[in-house]
Amino acid sequence: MRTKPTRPPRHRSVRGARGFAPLLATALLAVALPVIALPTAAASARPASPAGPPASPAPPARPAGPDRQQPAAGPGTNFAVDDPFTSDRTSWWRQDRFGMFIHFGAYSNLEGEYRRPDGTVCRDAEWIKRQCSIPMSAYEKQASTFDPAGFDAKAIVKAAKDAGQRYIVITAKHHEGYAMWPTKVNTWNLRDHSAFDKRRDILRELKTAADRAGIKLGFYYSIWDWHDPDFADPATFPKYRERMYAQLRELVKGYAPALLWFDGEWDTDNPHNPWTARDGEALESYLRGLDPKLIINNRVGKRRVTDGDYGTPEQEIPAAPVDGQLWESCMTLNGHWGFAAYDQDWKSSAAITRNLLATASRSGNYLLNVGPDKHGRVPQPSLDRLHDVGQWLRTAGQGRAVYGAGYAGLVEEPSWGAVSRSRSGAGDKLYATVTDWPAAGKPLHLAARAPFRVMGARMLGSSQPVKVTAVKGGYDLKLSGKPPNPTATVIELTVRTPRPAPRGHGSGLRADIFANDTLSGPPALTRIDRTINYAWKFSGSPAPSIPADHFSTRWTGSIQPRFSDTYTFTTVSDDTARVWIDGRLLIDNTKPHDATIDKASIPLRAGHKYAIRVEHTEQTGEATMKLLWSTPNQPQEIVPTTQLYRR
Ligand code: H79
Repeated sequence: MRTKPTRPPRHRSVRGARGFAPLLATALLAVALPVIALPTAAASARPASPAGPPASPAPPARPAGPDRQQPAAGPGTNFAVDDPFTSDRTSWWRQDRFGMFIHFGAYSNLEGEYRRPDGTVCRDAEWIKRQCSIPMSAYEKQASTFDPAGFDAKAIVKAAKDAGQRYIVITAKHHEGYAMWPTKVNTWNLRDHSAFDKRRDILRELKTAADRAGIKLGFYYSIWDWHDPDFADPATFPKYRERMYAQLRELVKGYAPALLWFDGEWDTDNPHNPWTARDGEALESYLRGLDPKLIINNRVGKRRVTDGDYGTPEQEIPAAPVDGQLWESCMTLNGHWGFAAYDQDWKSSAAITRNLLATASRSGNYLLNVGPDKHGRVPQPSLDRLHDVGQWLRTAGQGRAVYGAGYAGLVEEPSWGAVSRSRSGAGDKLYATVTDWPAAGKPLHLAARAPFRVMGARMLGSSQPVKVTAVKGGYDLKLSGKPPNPTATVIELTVRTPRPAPRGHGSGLRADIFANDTLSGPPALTRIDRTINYAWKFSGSPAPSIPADHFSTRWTGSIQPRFSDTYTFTTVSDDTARVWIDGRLLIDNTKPHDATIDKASIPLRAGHKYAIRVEHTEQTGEATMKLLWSTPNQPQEIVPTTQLYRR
């Protein structure tokens, strides 16, 4: 079981934000959680997706709201909306790669410094209320003078565009609880508690400007709330939760955000945070009922691999693609999220650009923060850096290494830079971005993880030659002269990989479902499942006739790979999982666990059908079972229906 941290969980390893050295993979898994039984009102929204919805029947959509009268989503509910790795819903987010985070709130009005009545000064940014122990009355008093008249949505959107950022996420409400839109839920907001023009609504302004510029807009919303008197006490928390739902409804219905970015979901005190995994289940379900297109980060729940659509490493970049989930790294430009006048410790434009390249090369997104000052103006050092990154991306098509590009897979990550792969548009390309230019005569080595041929190579933005030689274990790239780009020089390689076997014509696996947790006796139900992509969470189960606890499933049939390659199978499971391919027990995690990733590899031949058997058991608590695959040539995805056969 997890102890109660007083601060958010950190990922296991932290990258020096200015460095370029790889990190260990982010650990986003297996967190044991206390279960507090709270009534939930989950509206299950499961839009049919062309990517292949799970076969279990969708329960009827229920009226949304935390209204305790509504029945909770029950047996038969699968909360997995689709496969975020391949769905249309997440497509823009997976392509766009680069976004702007904006931290702006009543804390911005202090610009990082609080002068106590005794004249001493305490510094912090968006945490200043708590870290400097500012009394609520004093904090409210300063907020009443907040007048961000200089907030210029068009200028901010222009800065994002100029940086090559394709989405914006702004703090609609941070931990301080202050709403940056004219919420009707309370008066602790920018219209009712400020010196700001009452006719203005900065979220509306931003939405309008972003729409005009073709930029997606998302809202950050903190669950942890330092201002609402009902937040901290579990007895009154439901009243807070009602208001939170009402605010989120205002945001979703009023501004049609593309994305919601939750925070403050962790167990903490001062004030105590009663948020539970069950609360997360209900909230995520409620939001998907409001707008099935929403993209939602994993802090909507308890920051686990099964929560929301994507993982959120903070101030760090995982060393490799994250298993089982999409991810986005959020990072500050200096040392703070909110404006702090005293913090002039800015990262260099080159470091930021290289971070973006490393992130894209591991199939991640980069959400880079700006913190406007008390007038609402983005600091000039931030604008300068954003402009530089955009300049790099615009130069000679170098942005192709980022937009629509992802994990290279075909090659090991080199020590001298990053390699991404893009199969969109101009063909199959590897983008090798060189940040450590080789000494004269020294080749750059690309270690191959799977067979591919290099059909052509060129340097973007330069006519300097690139000589490619096939060598043992991969290719050598010979460059000459000086690096044409001091930040990173992009070598575009046109590659060819073995042609995959044609798409299969499978329709799924046979599922034998048992109303016990030991796969015993005759199955209660037998059917075909199009994919193994299930998040039953606390309240769901494979079918209405199967209880939410104590059930198990055995899937059998065959699986047909499209490449002759080493396949890595990944499961996300809770409570237990076993996978056999071709009679070999590949994954064998039978000790009951919270949501956990397991993976194992096996060489397979294109077009052949291999016997597959997958077993999942659920005792109590949450339940999940997902089966993904990948090869050096095939990015992670839920094993698709077409490659699964009932026999
Ligand atoms: O919104 C931004 C942060 O305010 C929030 N998440 C990002 C996106 C965040 N919450 N916690 N943390 C980040 C890390 C917390 C670090 C802490 Fe501290 C160290 C909490 C207390 C000590 C930083 C330093 C915050 C206050 C002082």
